[in-house]
Amino acid sequence: MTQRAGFVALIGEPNAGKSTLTNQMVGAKVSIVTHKVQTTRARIRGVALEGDAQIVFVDTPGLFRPRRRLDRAMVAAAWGGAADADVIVLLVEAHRGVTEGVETILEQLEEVGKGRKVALAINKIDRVEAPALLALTKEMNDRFPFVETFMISAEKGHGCDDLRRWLADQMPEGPWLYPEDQIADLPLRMIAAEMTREKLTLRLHQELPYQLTVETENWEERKDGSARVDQVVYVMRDGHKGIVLGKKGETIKAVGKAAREELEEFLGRKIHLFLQVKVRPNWLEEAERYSEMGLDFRDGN
Ligand SMILES: Nc1nc2c(ncn2[C@@H]2O[C@H](COP(=O)(O)OP(=O)(O)OP(=O)(O)O)[C@@H](O)[C@H]2O)c(=O)[nH]1
Ligand SMILES: [Mg+2]
Repeated sequence: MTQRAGFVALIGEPNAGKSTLTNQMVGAKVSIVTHKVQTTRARIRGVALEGDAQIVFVDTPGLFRPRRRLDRAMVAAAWGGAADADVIVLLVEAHRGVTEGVETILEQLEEVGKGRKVALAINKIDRVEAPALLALTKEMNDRFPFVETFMISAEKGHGCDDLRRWLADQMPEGPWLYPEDQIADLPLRMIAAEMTREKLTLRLHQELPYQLTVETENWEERKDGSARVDQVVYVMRDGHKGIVLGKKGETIKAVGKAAREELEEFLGRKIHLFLQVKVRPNWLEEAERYSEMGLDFRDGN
């Protein structure tokens, strides 16, 4: 059997469903998902097998008009992922259609997509009727020469097998890039930090999720097979610290419990998770925070 292997970058506006699709393709949760925009901050690689092909899905941060250094680094990471891929899949939301954001992405794709296969995936088809889908397919294909269009529901799985099979056929011949049983390419400490950030994002309102970051500071294996994991939540203001802790520490406690349970399920073993909240007014301008996230600080210039 000839092996095939390659990279598929999933790009699109924030909230399009890129991380949901990554997890659906891999068959496990490797990238965090929330109903809020700008959840993913760096490139997350998830690995799927299809026949003789190993497909490395590169989940990317959403593409939007950046304001802060962090935003710029995120958008740069997303386009960087696209530029390195064998195939680019642009996800758009069926019920939102061709938004201004999608138009901007299409303009930039003319450059980045040159000499590369670009496919369209219309996601969240569970939210619209068929005629709307056909109109959107036509409108998008009139604007850009997509090699193929797929209609999917990343959440429910509709159309995902077809997409995976097609992507497998597009992968170049070559040896697999990861061991057969590897599903993600992200250090465990980062996966663990992401899980905690997901729980915080789900629980905290308005701008707060965008003003914090989570880092795993220490990971200690114990003789009984469990591990002690220490994480820090960096926030920008004293007031934020109070909100993250919650009344009598209730919020941070609930976040810690949810994150620990997910981490235990992911690893299949006992975890002792300890969260600490620290005020760090300037963390958005600190290079070390970016490297911890898997981002390039200089991209934020
Ligand atoms: N109804 C419906 N919702 C979906 C579908 N796919 C994803 N979602 C929801 O859309 C929201 C955003 O999903 P994500 O996977 O986090 O989106 P993303 O593109 O990774 O977002 P960013 O990381 O912020 O760029 C979540 O609430 C998902 O549950 C789908 O097929 N149908
Ligand atoms: Mg995401």
